[in-house]
Amino acid sequence: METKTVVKVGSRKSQLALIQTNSIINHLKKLNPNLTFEVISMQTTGDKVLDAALSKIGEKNLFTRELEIALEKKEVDFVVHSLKDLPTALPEGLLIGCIYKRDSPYDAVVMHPSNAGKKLEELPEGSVIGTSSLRRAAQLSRKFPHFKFENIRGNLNTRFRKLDEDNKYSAIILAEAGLHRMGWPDRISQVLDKDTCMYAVSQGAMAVECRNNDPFTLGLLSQIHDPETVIQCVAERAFLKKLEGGCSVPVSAFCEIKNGKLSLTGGVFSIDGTRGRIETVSENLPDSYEEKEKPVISPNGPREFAGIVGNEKVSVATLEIAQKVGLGLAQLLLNSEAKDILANAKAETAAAIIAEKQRKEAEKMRNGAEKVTSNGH
Ligand code: DPM
Repeated sequence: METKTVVKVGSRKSQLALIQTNSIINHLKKLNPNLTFEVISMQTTGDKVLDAALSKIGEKNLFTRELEIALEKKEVDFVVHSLKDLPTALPEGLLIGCIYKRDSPYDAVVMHPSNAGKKLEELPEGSVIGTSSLRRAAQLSRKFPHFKFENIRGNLNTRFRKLDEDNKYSAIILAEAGLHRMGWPDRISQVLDKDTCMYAVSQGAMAVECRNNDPFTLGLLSQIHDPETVIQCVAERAFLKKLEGGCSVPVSAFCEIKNGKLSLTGGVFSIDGTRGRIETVSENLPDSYEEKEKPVISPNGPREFAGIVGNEKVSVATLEIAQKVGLGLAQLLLNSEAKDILANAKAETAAAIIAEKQRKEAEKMRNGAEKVTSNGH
């Protein structure tokens, strides 16, 4: 096995991405003081396309593609992601080598300064709430049908600026984990519980992607693989994969491990939130999560579940149970009216993607025409 003294780490350039990358590097440095880590940062398509909602761009690996190409070319050894931004199917040859212990998976409300200290319940009818997540808008429309939900895009810094300066939004909804990582916990006025807004699959968890044929990096990452987080994220991602969800439809989750039992709740909603279906599936987990057998590593790399590695920390047998819970929950929903709700939501987003493309084309034509005119003068 190749040993290294310098490990190259790919990251997006946004402040949140760099904070997350450095936090994973710091955990690894403490355990491996002899290693040096070099960060190579780059822009991704998701960072460049700031004017459209994620769900309207119609691509799955918006925030990850450029980084994955760098991994494939061996320009970097691993890449740190928010797991919720990673598609449920990874490119051939790549693998989630570890998931760090999950932070809060819940969503939080950030108020416009003029509403500081208030709760959503106290905002007047017609208030504009900023979110570009279909999942948040659908669920919150059920509880707060008297609000307007409008898109807000850009990285977290941009969104804060838009909230504070545009005087358009009464509040915005963001992941609590991201707010803590950015050092803005004092802007949180309310954390949304599961009865108000279930979270996105894998929200709050950081994952590290690497090549499946790189035992040095896989060994390094296994040191910070968190078994309970991994079990939950395998169940949630298996659920989403079977529903073919992603950013394009309002699918939400709530997962817990209590008294040796794994329980996953999943929700599927119409875009406007008027229809919805929620189900729960549970299974007992083994007493020990550890792999007792020496894992068999095939030429295709170690066993994976929805892209997540099974290793000595959390066994294949344990992850098979987690996967069964996720798949079982998806099947239960697909046997109900959720199947129709999901199909309609997908059709609606597909139509929105086409409309967005046409809007962009028209804009390009207009700009082109303006150029011709100004050149002619
Ligand atoms: C994805 C969604 C969002 C991000 C969709 C969803 C939020 C949507 C938006 C897939 N990725 O959650 O329904 O407002 O554009 C994202 C954030 C984090 C990871 C920021 C956030 C940080 C927290 C974490 C954007 N991805 O959701 O406020 O580790 O989960």
